[in-house]
Amino acid sequence: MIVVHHLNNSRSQRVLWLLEELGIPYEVKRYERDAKTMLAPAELKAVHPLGKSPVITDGARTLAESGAVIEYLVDRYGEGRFVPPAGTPERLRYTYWLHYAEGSAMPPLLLKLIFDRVESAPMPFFVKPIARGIARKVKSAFVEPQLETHFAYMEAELGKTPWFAGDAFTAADIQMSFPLEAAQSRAGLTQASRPHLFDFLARIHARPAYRRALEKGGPYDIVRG
Ligand SMILES: N[C@@H](CCC(=O)N[C@@H](CS)C(=O)NCC(=O)O)C(=O)O
Repeated sequence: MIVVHHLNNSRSQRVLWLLEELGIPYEVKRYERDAKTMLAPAELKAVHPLGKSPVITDGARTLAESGAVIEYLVDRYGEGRFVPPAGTPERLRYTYWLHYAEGSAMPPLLLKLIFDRVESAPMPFFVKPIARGIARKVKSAFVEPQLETHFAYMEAELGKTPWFAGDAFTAADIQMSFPLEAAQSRAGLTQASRPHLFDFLARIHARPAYRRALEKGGPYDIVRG
């Protein structure tokens, strides 16, 4: 039996969604973030040394890193579904987006989250203007231009085909959901600014498997609307 070690409001929501799309049995073990630090509880380190989510166990195997987990589940249980055939241009695009989500899209979104928190964190009055000034400078000089470049790129790509790897929905779309949901929730992605990305989010959120995964995983506040 596959066990998903699931942290609330986290990337592991994607794994639950993929398992629902695959229609295979699994068990969810839930973990709650610390309300103040937002970090995972220490017990997750007993499953994997990094103590991050997602982690799955499948019999004797333990696997972390969402892209690797998605690739493993599709290879082992997909029976050819949710992955373009090997050797096609779509397969290369699939591999690209599967890696791009965590390797390229998430770092500036994480920096945005961190520097937004620095800007609004309580601190002694004499430090506040300096800390806020640094946070604003990092965001305006680096983070926001980076986000703009990534959003424009993704928007243009989804203007060419309905899904990231081509005409068919694949597991790369599942992997890409988290950065786009994070962009909507914390980086100002709107229908007016990025209509194709916004439409992608509406289409994935309407999938029955996505809705079932939300029920299995519990609160997932990153999704708007
Ligand atoms: N690149 C990793 C990132 C894993 C990660 O940072 N997960 C977050 C949840 S979204 C986490 O566990 N955060 C809690 C913590 O770091 O304690 C992946 O895609 O699996």
